[in-house]
Amino acid sequence: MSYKRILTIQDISCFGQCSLTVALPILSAAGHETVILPSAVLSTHTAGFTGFTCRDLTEDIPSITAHWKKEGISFDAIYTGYLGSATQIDYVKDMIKDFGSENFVSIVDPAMADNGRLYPAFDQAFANQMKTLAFEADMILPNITEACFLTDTEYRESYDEAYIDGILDKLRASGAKTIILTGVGYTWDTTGVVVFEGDNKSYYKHKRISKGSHGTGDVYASSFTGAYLSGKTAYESAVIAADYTVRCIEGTISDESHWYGVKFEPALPYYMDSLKG
Ligand code: PXL
Repeated sequence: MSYKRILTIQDISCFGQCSLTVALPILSAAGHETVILPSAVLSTHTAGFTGFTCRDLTEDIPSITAHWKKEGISFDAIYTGYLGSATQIDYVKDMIKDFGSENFVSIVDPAMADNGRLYPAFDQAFANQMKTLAFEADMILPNITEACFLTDTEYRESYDEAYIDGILDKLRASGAKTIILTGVGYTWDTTGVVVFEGDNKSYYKHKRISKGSHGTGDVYASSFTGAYLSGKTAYESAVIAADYTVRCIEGTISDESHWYGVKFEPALPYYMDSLKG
């Protein structure tokens, strides 16, 4: 198995099983060296909690990256999630130019929206800035809401394949390269992921668990990144991440008190096994 050095840039939500507290263990379980750059520190995530604290770390980033440059540090991949400010998006674009080693890959989860709405901390200006990063990245992993914000498309609760193809066409016309579009389901009991790579579109359909779960986008993007950097294809990685995420939801769903995230840790051995195949 290949051992890669991945820089992941997203927030630390101290409580809530999302972003860095999910990405770091999953990428480590995939067998990679994982370097972190926290975009912000929050007491909890913002989806369902009120009164959370947030320290934006935008100002700290230039001195951290300047030190890394002096040390000659480089990365095989940069994987971004929830970012703290529009300025950080520009910093990430600089890092993608400055820190890549040979065969470098940039993977952007434009974590900013779900269920038709932007997360509380973001506005349209942030979404517009996110377009510039998403269209430069090698791979993007938006959900349908995020893809709508990236393409100025009206969000629909129910849709058909033509609607999804329209979004994919707009993403590609704007410069998106490999697209992993998550949460795409054409029947009430299924969901799935569309993988658009080169000129090939594939679809992996799987079971939909009706209850929405927080943090699953981060579990998905992190396990996708771990698999892809382990040498799996984009489609194989999309399948591995989908199956693992479903396992995590299944392991959580009966526990009403665990509404804020998914119990991704007990399913890590399953994820590690799926990387061996
Ligand atoms: O899971 C995405 C996410 C990450 N970080 C923070 C969030 C959310 C989703 O709401 O609030 C702080």
